[in-house]
Amino acid sequence: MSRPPIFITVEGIEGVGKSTHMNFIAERLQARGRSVIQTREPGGTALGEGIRALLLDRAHAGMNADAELLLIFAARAQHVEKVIRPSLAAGNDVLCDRFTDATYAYQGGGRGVGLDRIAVLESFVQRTLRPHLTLLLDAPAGIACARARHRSESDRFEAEDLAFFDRVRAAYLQRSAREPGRFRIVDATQPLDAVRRQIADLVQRMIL
Ligand code: Z5A
Repeated sequence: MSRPPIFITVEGIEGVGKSTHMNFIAERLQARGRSVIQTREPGGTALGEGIRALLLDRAHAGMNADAELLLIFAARAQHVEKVIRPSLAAGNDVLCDRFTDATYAYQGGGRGVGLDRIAVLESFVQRTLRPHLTLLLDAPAGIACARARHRSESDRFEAEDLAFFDRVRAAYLQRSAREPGRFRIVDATQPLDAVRRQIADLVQRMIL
């Protein structure tokens, strides 16, 4: 009998290769006969993409950390109710590029927002919805950020210094240590082909 729909998230600091590997993960799932909805945060709905533009815009460099947190959860509320829950209910797997672990890592670890406040919003917006499985692509900030910064102008998050991304990475690793049943860590320092092989192996095992 095939497994019920799974909610899979892909996490990590900027430049670890999340966007690069999203299609590949979806293809691996589809090859196993799964129907997959791909989405991302912040974003995934018209409202969410509008909020994303505000969050990334360097014109808002002085954004208050609580305002940032609330915008992220406003986008998430729309995304959960309009895309994630209905897709799962219709029998699809949902593959999401970042979700609430990113909030614990960036707003909690990076900005120093209290984790208890994030937990309150998580319960309010998501009720019992949590990812079943999270692939954490992990690499030191020096390596990952150097990859990402080959690109054009940086956004409001990418403008942060390496110490910020060190804190974000540490927060991700702490979360994964607390929930080893949900997280799978991928060594993203490896060349692209080797990362793909790790991911293919993990996807294969998670849907057996
Ligand atoms: N954010 C938040 O603060 N709180 C939240 O709750 C949520 C999000 C949900 C936008 O997210 C910002 O939102 C994010 C945190 C914040 N900002 N930051 N930082 P995003 O996911 O859209 O942004 P991002 O993480 O900056 O995306 P990214 O820089 O594109 O990272 P990526 O998707 O992990 O990397 P990539 O584009 O796939 O790869 C980057 C480059 O590296 C590219 O040229 C690849 O070809 C190359 N690459 C990738 N893997 C390898 C390997 N293994 N070897 C060599 N080269 C590689």
